Amino acid sequence: KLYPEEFYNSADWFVDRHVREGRGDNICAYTDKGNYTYRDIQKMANKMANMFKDLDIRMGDRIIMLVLDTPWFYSTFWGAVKMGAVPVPSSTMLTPADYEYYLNDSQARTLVVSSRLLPVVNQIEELRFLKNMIVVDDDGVFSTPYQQIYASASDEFQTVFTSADDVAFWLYTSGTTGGPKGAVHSQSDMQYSAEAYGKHILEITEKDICYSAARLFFTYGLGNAMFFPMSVGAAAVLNPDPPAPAHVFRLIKTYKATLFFGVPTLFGQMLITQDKIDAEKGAGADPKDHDLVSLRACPSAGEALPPDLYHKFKARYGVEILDGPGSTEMLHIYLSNKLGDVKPGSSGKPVPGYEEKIMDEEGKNELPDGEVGNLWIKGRSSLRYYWRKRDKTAATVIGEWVNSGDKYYKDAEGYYWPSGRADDMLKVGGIWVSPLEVENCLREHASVMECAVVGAMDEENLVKPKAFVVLNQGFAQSPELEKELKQWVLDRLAKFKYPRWIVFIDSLPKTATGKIQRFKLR
Ligand code: 3SK
Repeated sequence: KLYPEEFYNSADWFVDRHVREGRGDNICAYTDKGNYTYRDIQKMANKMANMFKDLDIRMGDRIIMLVLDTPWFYSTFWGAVKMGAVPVPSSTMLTPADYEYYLNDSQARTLVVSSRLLPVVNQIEELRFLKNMIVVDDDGVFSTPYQQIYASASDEFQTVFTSADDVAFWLYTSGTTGGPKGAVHSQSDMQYSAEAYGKHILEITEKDICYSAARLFFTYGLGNAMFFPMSVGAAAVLNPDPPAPAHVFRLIKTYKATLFFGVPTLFGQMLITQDKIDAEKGAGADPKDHDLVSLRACPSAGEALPPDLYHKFKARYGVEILDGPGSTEMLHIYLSNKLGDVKPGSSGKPVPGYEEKIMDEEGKNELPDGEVGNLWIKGRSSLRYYWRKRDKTAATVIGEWVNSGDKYYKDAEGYYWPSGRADDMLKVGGIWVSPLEVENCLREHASVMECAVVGAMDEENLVKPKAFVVLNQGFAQSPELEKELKQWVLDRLAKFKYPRWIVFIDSLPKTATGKIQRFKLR
């Protein structure tokens, strides 16, 4: 036997295993510039591993990746894992100051960066540890001297001996407040998540073609377009350009994607674009005539999916959006709606492999069904710790449980209902108000495209709900509309929940993962 019994390296499981077991010719990545089989990706990853070795990168060394969605993301990530280094995929949408923080905090000596991001990266002021900056363009050509090293590197590599519990990769999480935290993940975490969510919720098979609007550097995208398809020898569509609706329609249609992973805002934009397309086609057009016919399911995450979006999407396309929360800490989705078992507005039930409980404020007692509390999760894909953040780790990782920071309640049938972030909840007149409930109600009004509710002080210094509203096309702000929206909520929810103020704005401030930054609105 080549390796001892406890050998486990995720690159062996996600890449080498497919070649070994006869799936080497399966398409792993579809791109507008050609397709890549599992064998191609294995060879590219082997060359990267050999190049990293030549550069004196050692086991445990961090490699920051600012790489767009191309096969070079795969080869960099798996090449690093194969040789025991620790890839740290990071957002390609940040500022020079953010990158300076990531590079210095992680103490990475190597950065792999897509050439399109050079103008930003070149503005970083102080780099304390960096030695190698490997620039790669969309066609896989490296900067000097790395192209030479890569070209002469062997495409064979003996994946190094690691165990399931060795550190495999990190992901930085910014959350809605505070500085980024490097969540440290183990070798077996991706397989655990793929077997839980990929197998039981997506029911993913070798025949699936996955397209994720969330880029690979997002934790959500990493599962959607890398470790879920690669767990079964399936394919992903990779494209480095931003996922505007027209682009999304084209890619799904061209590559006959079967699973499309989106976020609520994008699903909403797709429906608006579709309305325009339908209007141009006219009344007699076939409603089945659209670009999404190949899809069998559309997972959604990032923020809770408003029920109206679920209904509208299903009515137009006949496909279900499967909403479920995930986190960088748990690696991916741990609660989810399931095909044929969707309760719109809910986050569904526990993904097999994960346990959830609703805890009181002190973290001592589990709350009964129907009571809103803090959602804790247990499952073996959870982070080990936050790098250099002992106190934040202690507040989040509690034994085998992870405190999600989200408020939830469970109904009598076992479905979980989101009630906002722990720190977003409003106490109005001594009663908890979920901003989400008010937002969902407002969104049912025809004029509202998006909205966010936060707490604001009234003249008596008491907290009351305040709504920020982005209007749909064809609606204009006016005192009459403001009055109408307040009345809309008053007619539908408990009186104390209605927004005392309505502010009309052009767009909501959001994090890179699409979460509303309520702290900015506050
Ligand atoms: O950021 C999120 O909400 C998320 C959703 C699904 C999977 C992973 C993450 C981080």
